[in-house]
Amino acid sequence: MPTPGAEQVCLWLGAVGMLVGTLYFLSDGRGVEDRRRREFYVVVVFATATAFVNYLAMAVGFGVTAVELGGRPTQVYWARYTDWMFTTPLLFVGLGLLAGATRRQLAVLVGLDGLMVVTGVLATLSTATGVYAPAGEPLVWWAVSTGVLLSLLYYLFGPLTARAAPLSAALRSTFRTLRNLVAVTWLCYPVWWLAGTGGLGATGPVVETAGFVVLDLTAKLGFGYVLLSSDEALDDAAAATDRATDTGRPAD
Ligand code: RET
Repeated sequence: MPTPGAEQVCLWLGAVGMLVGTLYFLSDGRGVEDRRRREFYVVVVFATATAFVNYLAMAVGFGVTAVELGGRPTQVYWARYTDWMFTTPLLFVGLGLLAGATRRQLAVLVGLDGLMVVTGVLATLSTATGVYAPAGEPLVWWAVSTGVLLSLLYYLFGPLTARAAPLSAALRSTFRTLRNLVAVTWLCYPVWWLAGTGGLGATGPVVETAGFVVLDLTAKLGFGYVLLSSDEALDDAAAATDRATDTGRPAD
């Protein structure tokens, strides 16, 4: 049986980490005047602030609910998914803005991302309810969700990288760093989920929660830090958007 104390400590660390990150990015963005540069701050601050709220909900016990798993009561952290549902598309919007993505490309990224999280919820809930779930059903949803994640990464490395190709060297370098950070951290999620309580059960709830906290902090704060501290890349992104607007470069 997990010690609820240890899990809560992890969740509080997640909440505090996201709060500190939010405050840091807020204060960092205070003097930023450029309208387009500010968009990046808005995206990152909303992502970390939303994560803070969801972590707080989980830490105080509101973001977790008990459901039956094969007749056994199991706790499901629903706030983990409301966090991902809203914040993971935001990270893609940030990446898309940086690469000068078209509206259609942004829609594809956000749409695939939503599908990945929703099918991830199904993987978790089909485990949890056990009503319509023969033993394999959670794994089927897991596979669907992972397939969507892979197609998302394919899109990131294909069309979005191509879109960023004509942009400045500084911008491309920041884009590449962020893209690779996303690829590495995001691929850990399905593996961690599979190892955890909803999958093979190789890790218990405490280790599972601790791992997701580390992943979430890296994927959000690391992403925000790399993005917002790349001054030259942000300036170039702002200039590229201005040029696109002036010259009628297709917006979608
Ligand atoms: C689940 C389980 C089912 C299979 C897959 C998953 C992927 C989740 C991901 C979450 C990313 C979250 C981030 C949060 C930032 O704070 C739902 C775990 C593929 C990729 C980046």
